[in-house]
Amino acid sequence: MKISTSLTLAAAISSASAHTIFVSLNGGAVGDGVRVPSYDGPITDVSSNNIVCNGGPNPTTATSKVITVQAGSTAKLTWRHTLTSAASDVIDPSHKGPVMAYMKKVSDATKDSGVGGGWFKIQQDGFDGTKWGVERLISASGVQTVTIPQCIAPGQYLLRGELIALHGAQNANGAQFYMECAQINVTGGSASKTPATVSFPGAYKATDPGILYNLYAGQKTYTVPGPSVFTC
Ligand SMILES: *[C@@H]1O[C@H](CO)[C@@H](O)[C@H](O)[C@H]1NC(C)=O
Ligand SMILES: [Cu+2]
Repeated sequence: MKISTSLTLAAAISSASAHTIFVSLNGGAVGDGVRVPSYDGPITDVSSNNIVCNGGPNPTTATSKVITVQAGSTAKLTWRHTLTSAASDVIDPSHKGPVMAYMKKVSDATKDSGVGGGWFKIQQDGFDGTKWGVERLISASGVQTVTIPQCIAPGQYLLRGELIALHGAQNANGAQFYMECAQINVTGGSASKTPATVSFPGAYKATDPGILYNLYAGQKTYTVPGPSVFTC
């Protein structure tokens, strides 16, 4: 009896420290310009519209704020286990996987769902053979630093921060996708280069090598899903 009670307790503690949310941008308040969900759980169906800016099982809260970001500057995406977690509680370390960021040009960042084409990747941090992007994110107290490309057009964009946890990804639909969309207004972009774009849903398949992946097989390489990173 005693053993089973402590096992149950251990399981409860470990699931309580799982999951994560991109809660704020550039040191702003939680949910100010970032569509945060009421629950920190993952999306697991890559063909669902919820893979774009979350939703479905994790309803998101609209925000009227659009955050001004200078093209060529760095943006800081803060990840936390829950909307109220401290910097010491980013995500359970079991949730190893890549960390990414995408952007999409929109006419009104407060209204656009993000569903469909127009997305380009601006950053990815996968696996270097030893450490995962998620481990580096935890070391950085949950702050993901990305450069907003200098050469894109000015205007409103959705900035989609994404993290994939691979601890169950050896099973079909076992990868856990965590993502939120920030609403930004890019100023000062030179508009000298137009990124190639992909669609969400569409850019990922459940059988992609970086999505159906055995974390425990001792592999030294990992292919981050989605397109290559756009560079100026
Ligand atoms: C975006 O920035 C431009 C240039 O400063 C400004 O004219 C425009 O009003 C801004 N839009 C929003 C939604 O902040
Ligand atoms: Cu989790």
